[in-house]
Order: sequence, then C-alpha cells, then structure tokens
Amino acid sequence: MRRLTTVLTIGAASLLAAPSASATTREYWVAAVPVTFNIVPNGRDAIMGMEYTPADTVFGTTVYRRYTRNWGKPQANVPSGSGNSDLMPGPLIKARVGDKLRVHFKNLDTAFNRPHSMHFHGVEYKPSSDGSYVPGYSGRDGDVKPGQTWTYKLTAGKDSAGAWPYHDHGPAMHESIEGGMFGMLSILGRREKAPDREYVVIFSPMGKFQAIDGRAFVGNTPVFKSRVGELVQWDVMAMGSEHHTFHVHGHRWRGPDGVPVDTVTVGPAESLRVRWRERDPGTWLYHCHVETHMEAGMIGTYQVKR
Ligand SMILES: [Cu+2]
Repeated sequence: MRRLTTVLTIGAASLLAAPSASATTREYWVAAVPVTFNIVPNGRDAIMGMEYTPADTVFGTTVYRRYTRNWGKPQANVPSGSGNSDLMPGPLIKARVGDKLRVHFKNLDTAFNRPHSMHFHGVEYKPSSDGSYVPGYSGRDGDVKPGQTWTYKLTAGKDSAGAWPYHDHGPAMHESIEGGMFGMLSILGRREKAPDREYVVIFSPMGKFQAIDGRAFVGNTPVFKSRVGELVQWDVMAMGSEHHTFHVHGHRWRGPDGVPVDTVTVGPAESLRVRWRERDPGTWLYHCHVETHMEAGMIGTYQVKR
C-alpha cells in the first residue's frame, strides 16, 4: 500500500499535486452573510396553479457563502448545474479520504447580529473544531460573534467517504437552520472515481413551505441537468424535524443491501449518496414523496439530454 503524503496547499502548489495519488490540505473560506431571500421567486406553484405574492415568500435570513482567499470576493456556493442558487445550500465542501480540510469561517451577520458556527458531520476533528455551543464548556468555535473568525480543522478519515451535513450549531441554531444555514460535505474514497455531475438536494421546512435547497415548487427548485452516459451523483439530506422520502422518476439505484430502490427515507441530519450511470433521456420529476411536503413545494425537475 502506498504511503499518503501531505502536500500543503500554497498558491499554485495545489495545482501541481496529483489529486488522487497523495493526500492534500484543502482550504475553504466561508462567511455567514445576511440576505433577503425569496423562497418562490416566480411566485407560482405551477402544478397546482397557485399564485403567491412576495409578502408570502420573501424573508430576511443569514446564509453561508463561499469566498475567495481571506474572504476577498463572494463566489457561487455550488458548481453550475448542481443547483440554481448561490445562497442555499452553503458551499459544497469536497475532499478525498486522507485529506485535511481547513474551513475558515467569518461571521458577517451585521443585520441580525447573531453569533454563528459551523458543525460538520462525517469527519474527524478535535473538540475545538466541533462548532457546537454548550454554555460553560464550548469555546469560540461554537460561538463566533459578528466580526469574528474561526478556522475549523477537519480530516477526512477512513470512514468519511460519503455525503454529510454541516450546519450552524451556535446559540442561534434553531433560527439559523430554519433560515438555511446548512450545506454538505462530499468526500470521495482515496481512488474513487469522481462523478461527472453532482447534485445537492437538501430537504427542509421554511415557514409554511417545504423547500429543496431553499426553494419551493417546480420552476424555483433546482433544475438538475445531465447527459446519457454520465455518472451522476445525488447528495441528499434533511434538516429540521421531519422525515422525507427522496424519489426520482424513471430511475432506480441500489440500496445499501444491494436491492434496487427508487425511493429512500432521510430523517433529520441523515444523509446519503445516490449514484447511477445515466441512460434515460427526458425531463423527469424528483421530489419528496411525503404528499403534504410535495404539495408545499418539495418537488423539482431533472433534465437528461441524449
Ligand atoms: Cu418531505
């Protein structure tokens, strides 16, 4: 077995490091930023023919946003084609087993003036990178006040391959999670093939709506796109207090026991990765199959070209 070596990511050094041969350190710059968010930008539930006004759908909240080094410039959170929003979910944080992650977090929440944090599932870290607030026990990692920063030091361990949640676990966790302060980690095995397309699907309630990546109803939720022959990967998780059932029309995949399925349940903070080699062109629905959730917006389209 080949020994893993650590290559520090300093400027162009990261470009020179062979991505699959040796472990590396991956740096992310993330800030909590206040925004005005519209959960139904087109004002319609196209399937039921319902109209909504901005009074129903626009609210102020705080989100995670990816930045360039030293919080220089804001960037899109997810690669183009994997979502339709650069605000929710937070940045897709990627690594391979054996890599180290340095997530530099800054709280720019001057509108609500709340403390925030980042708490990561699925990876190894010391308690000072846990990011959860416990009065009298936790440190600054779980209580990053407006204007302050914290660097979370994480390692993708042998049992870290998969898709995992992260979210605010600070003193304002409840409002933050309802308002969209969550995202996903995507960790590949050391030599695992990377997918051609990767989609992030986060089910969460938002006010009176049931959202996917912070949006409700077809035409607002992400339109995921692929081509026949591509390896597609869906990173799926749930936030909040309800269970959801992830379903994609016209497709099947293998469950953990090897049996084909086309629907899978995710409870709060549960996450999973679904993969297949695409072979079915057309426009398909994906949605939560809890009927009341579908009706409240938890549905979108997936477009496969020949
Ligand atoms: Cu649901």
